[in-house]
Amino acid sequence: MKTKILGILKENRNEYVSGQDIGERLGVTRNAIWKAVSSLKEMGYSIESVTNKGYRLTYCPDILCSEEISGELKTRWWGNEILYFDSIDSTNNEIKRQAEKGAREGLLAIAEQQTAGRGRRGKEWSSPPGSGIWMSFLLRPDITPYRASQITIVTALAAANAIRNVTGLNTLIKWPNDIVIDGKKVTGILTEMSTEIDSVSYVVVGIGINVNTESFPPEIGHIATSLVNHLPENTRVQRSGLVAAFGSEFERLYDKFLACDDLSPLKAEYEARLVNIGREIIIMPGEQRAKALGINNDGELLVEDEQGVKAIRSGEVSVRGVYGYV
Ligand code: BTX
Repeated sequence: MKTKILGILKENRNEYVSGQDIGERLGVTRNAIWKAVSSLKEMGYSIESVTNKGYRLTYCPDILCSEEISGELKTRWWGNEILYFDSIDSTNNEIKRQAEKGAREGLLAIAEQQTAGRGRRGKEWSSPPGSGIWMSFLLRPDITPYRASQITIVTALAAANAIRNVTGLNTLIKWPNDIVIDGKKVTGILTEMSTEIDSVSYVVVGIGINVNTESFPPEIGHIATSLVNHLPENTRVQRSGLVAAFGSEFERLYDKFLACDDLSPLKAEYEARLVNIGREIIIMPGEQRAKALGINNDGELLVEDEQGVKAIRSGEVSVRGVYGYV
């Protein structure tokens, strides 16, 4: 009910909507509307109520509750159900728990804070409250485990595009899945899956976006950045709008990915965002130098050294720039 009323008020942002109109559209009493509006106000929304005119939404707080996100979403299935937590261990863990209980594809878990946010290979992901988007969602694709690992590439492109669409910032991708702005990491992606021998039971995609973070712990200060650091002073990013933009972009790209046997429909768009392209990189482990050329249709990085051109896989190696992180 709250979500639906918020949706109507947002459609008519800054204009009055009468209680009667809302009541007729939703088939509820004026008293029920009044109660829902009071509860929205307690959550931080500014809603004016004027006799004979109705209700007018004048301010939305930057919160990530399910009502706020649902009101922004324009997706078909992504985020069809949303679980919101003030604090949780890790949203990837939560989606795994839900997947094991049979949850539907599209389920989204989002938290204001993670106490055990994870990166790849057991690394920590800093996820303080009030500053970022820490979210994970569930996929149940009918594809092989090898292909499922390519979902990371789809997600990176969706995140880079969504951030660019919402903020206008020049987001680039450090292969395979870090989003960078001015050479620093603004977003990380953790894709995990549960597989049978040659099929996938489910995939959990986790994304962390530093949105309004003003300072980072010293150990990551040199590589991490957030969106506000690159926007004009006093600009805040409405996180729910960015979540919704990501959902729409992910659906669009994931449809293309599923309609084909490989990443070929997304290759050109991904490479246009690839920060490594044409650059000298160091491949780890081994500290071997090579020049990055682009990706192949499986999402592997094509690199060239004295021995010629070869493809490297993200599960086996990582790369960094010769002079630092990119
Ligand atoms: P990654 O292994 O590529 O990056 C982890 C590394 O990034 C850390 O070792 C640290 O150096 C650096 N780092 C840690 N926190 C941050 C941060 N906030 N911003 C920039 N750099 C940082 C990337 O792994 C995958 C991250 C996925 C995070 C999401 S959040 C929602 C979901 N739940 C969960 O537990 N993980 C995912």
